[in-house]
Amino acid sequence: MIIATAGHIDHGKTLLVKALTGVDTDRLPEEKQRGVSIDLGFAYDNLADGTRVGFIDVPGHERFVRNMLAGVTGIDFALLVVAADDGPMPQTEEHLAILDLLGVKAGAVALTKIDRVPAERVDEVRRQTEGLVSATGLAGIPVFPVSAMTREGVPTLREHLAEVAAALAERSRAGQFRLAIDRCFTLTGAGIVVTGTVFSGSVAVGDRLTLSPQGLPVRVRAIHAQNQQAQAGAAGERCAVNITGSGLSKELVHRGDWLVAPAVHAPTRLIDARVRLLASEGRPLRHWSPVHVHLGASDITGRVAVLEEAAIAPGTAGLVQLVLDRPVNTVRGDRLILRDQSAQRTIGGGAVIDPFSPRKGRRTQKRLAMLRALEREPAADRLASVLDLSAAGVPLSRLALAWNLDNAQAEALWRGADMVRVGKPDDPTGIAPGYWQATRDAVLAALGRWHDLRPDQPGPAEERLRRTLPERVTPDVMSAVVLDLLREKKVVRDGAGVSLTGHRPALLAADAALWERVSALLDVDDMRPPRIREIAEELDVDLRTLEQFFARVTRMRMVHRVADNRYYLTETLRRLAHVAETVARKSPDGMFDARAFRDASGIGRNVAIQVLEFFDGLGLTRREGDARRIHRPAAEVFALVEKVE
Ligand SMILES: Nc1nc2c(ncn2[C@@H]2O[C@H](COP(=O)(O)OP(=O)(O)OP(=O)(O)O)[C@@H](O)[C@H]2O)c(=O)[nH]1
Ligand SMILES: [Mg+2]
Repeated sequence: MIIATAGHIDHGKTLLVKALTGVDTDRLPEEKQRGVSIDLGFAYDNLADGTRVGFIDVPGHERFVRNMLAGVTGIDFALLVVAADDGPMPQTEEHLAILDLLGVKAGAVALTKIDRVPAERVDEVRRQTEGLVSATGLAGIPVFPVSAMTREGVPTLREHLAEVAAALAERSRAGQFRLAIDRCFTLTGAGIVVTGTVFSGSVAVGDRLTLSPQGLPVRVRAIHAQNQQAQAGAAGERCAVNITGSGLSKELVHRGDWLVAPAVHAPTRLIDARVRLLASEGRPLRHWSPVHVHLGASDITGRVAVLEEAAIAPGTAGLVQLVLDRPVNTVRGDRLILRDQSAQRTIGGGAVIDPFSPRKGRRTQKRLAMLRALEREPAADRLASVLDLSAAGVPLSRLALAWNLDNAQAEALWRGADMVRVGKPDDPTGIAPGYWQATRDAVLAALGRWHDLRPDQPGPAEERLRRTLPERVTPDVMSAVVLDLLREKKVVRDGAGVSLTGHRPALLAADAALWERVSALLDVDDMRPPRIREIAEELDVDLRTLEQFFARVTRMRMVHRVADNRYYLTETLRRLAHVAETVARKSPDGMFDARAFRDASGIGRNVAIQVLEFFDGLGLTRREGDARRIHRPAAEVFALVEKVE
């Protein structure tokens, strides 16, 4: 469990942590000298029965809220410190608002310095504090009057924390490993160490991780979890991770960076979120306001694009797109805090809905509907809503990344969903059954239209057909739909394209007349049809025109191009195949050469060789050295040729 303090400057946070753990977390010389905490302090303690608790002591000074924010991110429990003499002060309220916006639900109030005031004052401050807290997610948390000087009340508070720690269900280790880096230093002998709160997943010595957003691959050499040497660390713990990597140096790593599993390294600068503007804000949050965005331990400047209305009124929440000046590592559900442009005031905060916003169309009704779908809980309902809005299907790997699902979580979610899963196993697309059916229908309809427009041609290549569809269909979904239709024999492959089953390219009228005359010339008893030039002369047709005609009828498989200048009817080829089979059968080893085939067919040496090479291409014969044998029976080969016809 990780506990962070919160509260106004000088209210006794650091002294209370010391009273609880024995550790003085103010270690900077400047902190000692001024008696003011500047940066985060860390202490660890075994409160009871070995439950190890990490304390993060935050500074209360208004100038150091930035550091406070880096400390309270990802914690389990907040210890709100209010001095009984001062009572609630500005940073009491600001820190409380921050805890509320971060969604911290567990905590306690420590009323400190009770040795300095009469009992009535303690009661008064208790009432004031309870009033403030009651308006937040921490409403109803217990209040402990203490004095860190006399130690009065400290044992009671300590007992309470021990009970909470023992009762706190161990944080789920699901999700990919993500640690929000708050410090980086070098240790002699060990090298670079980064520390921070583990947001999700777990890490073990030897793991390969990525420093994000830099994208630097690193390896884990050693781990301290909650300040103790360990083989592994997990969500809900503070970890110090000793990392190595080529090109890695201390100067490259800063507070706000992340140490993550390589699978969730996906820096982004456009984030959709729902943010609430604090009721204390004097003015609405207008479109394109410059802000500081605190996410994890980072502080990044950017702009707020307000998506629904012109502005978000104080005390209300709305959908926004955050346009960041620098990339950040984030996933759905990450909490964030907004501070004003000059970083003096906390103005609001909320949670990430989509870490990968589109560049265009961020305010369209369609996009807003998608954002509302992406907000839904639990994940199964959310997925169903997203599928419902995604006619083109949902890239599931991207979703797993955005939602920080590990493989087991993702698989369980996909399996439980009512969707058709298509595409490569490592990059699947999910599509709702209704859209799947609609896409199948659209493909069949488009193919029908294609045939209607080009009755003389075979069907288009899959990719070409995809582009004619009225709605966007991704190549993966298209391939899957075509495969499905092929399986059901609704379409057939036709050379490089697909056609509706039963589609027979019809000759255009002009071609049909020419075909009459050409086929008469090709249909020869001696199995040696004239060359194309001879046909052109014979019929008195322009050679180029005839060549184009042959290209068309070849596509329709009415003739076969055996050589550049010679075309055959299927029937003639079938007879020649029969000759080849007879020659092979007569040969003792089944092998025959071109000469034997020429003699048996009587078509002459050159044409015999051209025909044999064409047969090789069909798979009817196979050449071995100077001879050939029958590779597949002619009946089988021609059955296939006909099927496509
Ligand atoms: N009498 C009395 N003095 C206290 C008590 N707790 C803290 N103090 C004193 O109050 C002053 C501030 O205490 P810190 O613990 O440094 O306060 P802090 O909240 O950590 O202050 P920042 O970190 O700067 O926000 C110190 O001089 C403490 O000795 C207490 O319970 N009783
Ligand atoms: Mg302090």
